[in-house]
Amino acid sequence: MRRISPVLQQDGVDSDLISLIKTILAACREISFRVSQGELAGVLGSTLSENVQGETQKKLDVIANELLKEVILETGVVKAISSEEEDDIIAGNPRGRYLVTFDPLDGSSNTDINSLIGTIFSILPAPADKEADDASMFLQPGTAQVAAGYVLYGPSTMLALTTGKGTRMYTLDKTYGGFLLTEDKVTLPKYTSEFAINMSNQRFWQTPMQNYIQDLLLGKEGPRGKNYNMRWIAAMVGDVHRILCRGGIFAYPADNKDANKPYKLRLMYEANPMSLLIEQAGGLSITGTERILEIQPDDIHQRVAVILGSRHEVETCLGYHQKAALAQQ
Ligand code: AFP
Repeated sequence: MRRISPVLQQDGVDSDLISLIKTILAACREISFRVSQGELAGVLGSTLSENVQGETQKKLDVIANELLKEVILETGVVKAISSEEEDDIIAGNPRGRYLVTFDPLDGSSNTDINSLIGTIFSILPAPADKEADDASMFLQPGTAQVAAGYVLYGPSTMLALTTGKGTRMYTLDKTYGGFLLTEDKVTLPKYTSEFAINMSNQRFWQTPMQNYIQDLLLGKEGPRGKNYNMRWIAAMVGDVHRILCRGGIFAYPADNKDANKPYKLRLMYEANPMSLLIEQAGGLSITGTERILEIQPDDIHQRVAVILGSRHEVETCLGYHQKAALAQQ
């Protein structure tokens, strides 16, 4: 089985980017170890603080964030980093060629139940003409990402990675200590009969999403003419991993539960890297009205509606949104 460096070299990825990716993975190996130690390492449970998103921080959120920050800034090739757990960006080397954004521990509410969690990261080119503490550097659409990936801490620790030449999967070999290529060309099936959505929010969704999910629930007797199954891991990293493995559609749509927070997922830390992985595997990722990767961000912590997965199913969902928009004209 092949190691990461030769695979990336073969794709023409430059040596600075390869060493940056390997550094992120070194931190993830350490996080993986701490996660697997669980209560023995005293890493479970919450801290007393909240992050910039107003969410209670788990101890593992903080540990993962500190580990990633430290090693990434040490590489010298990074101009600044932006973390879901930090209010502001952190400046690195003013001459660094890359920007890194990350969600250090996605699905952290799963830590205490020994369920799936992961680290999501995205790498952008750093504009040469801006200061290292200028947050506007990060406001680039997802299409600008030079690499995106996640490390899933599950029964085995797995990496999904893209540098724009398809999506590959690697598995951490704990005896050797590195990630080995286990799926060279991840390809999403175009069709699916599996969906992932938090159904408890149903009454808060907008009409197109209500109608779309209603038709899935009607199964064989409804307009879709087949039965659908549902899965919800409560960690986007777990749901996206399943979709990369066997197809499906994942949605965290807009809702009106809290007027100040119509969307849940973050564009820079979750939606953009996951959208690139999904599209590089042949899938599609939209908000309901637009392609996520083309959104021009206006804030590093902004949130978006996310609908991603098997191409035909996402296109069908898009059709419900387009129909509703036409009816409103
Ligand atoms: P955390 O990273 O704060 O744990 O949030 C995870 C997440 O943003 C995403 O990974 C899940 O898909 C979603 O929240 C789950 O949300 P519900 O609370 O609605 O299940």
